[in-house]
Amino acid sequence: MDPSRIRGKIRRFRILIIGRTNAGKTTILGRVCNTRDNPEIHDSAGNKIDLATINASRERGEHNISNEMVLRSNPGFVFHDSRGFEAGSESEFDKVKEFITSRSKETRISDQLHAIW
Ligand SMILES: Nc1nc2c(ncn2[C@@H]2O[C@H](COP(=O)(O)OP(=O)(O)OP(=O)(O)O)[C@@H](O)[C@H]2O)c(=O)[nH]1
Ligand SMILES: [Mg+2]
Repeated sequence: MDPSRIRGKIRRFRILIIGRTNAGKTTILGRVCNTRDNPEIHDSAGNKIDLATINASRERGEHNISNEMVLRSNPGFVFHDSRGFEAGSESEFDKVKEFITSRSKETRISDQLHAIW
């Protein structure tokens, strides 16, 4: 298929970011999009979410992996920011695995994950 048709079909390139706790995942999302703009975040039901929940911090980030983060500077991308993996804790890892599995079963290509970073 022609790449421009694929782009039209997926609308937004969907990226999941995973890694260790405090690795800088949330920080890098902001930097890579070269923005100080506040992202727009929606939960899986499409409701807008309070921005205070996504800021980078030394505390463990409180993120819901199913939230969709879109930056005005890069509207062609949608990010899913996960809570970091912590040594000795399996629950976060299991949540991420579950999310990846369920997205891989989505029938619409726009709902599937297109990259994991
Ligand atoms: N020195 C330094 N500090 C950084 C860098 N990137 C992020 N930080 C700091 O590290 C802390 C954690 O950054 P976050 O972006 O919240 O890390 P995270 O991976 O999203 O963390 P969790 O969501 O808790 O897993 C913050 O205090 C950031 O300001 C970096 O490149 N260098
Ligand atoms: Mg974070």
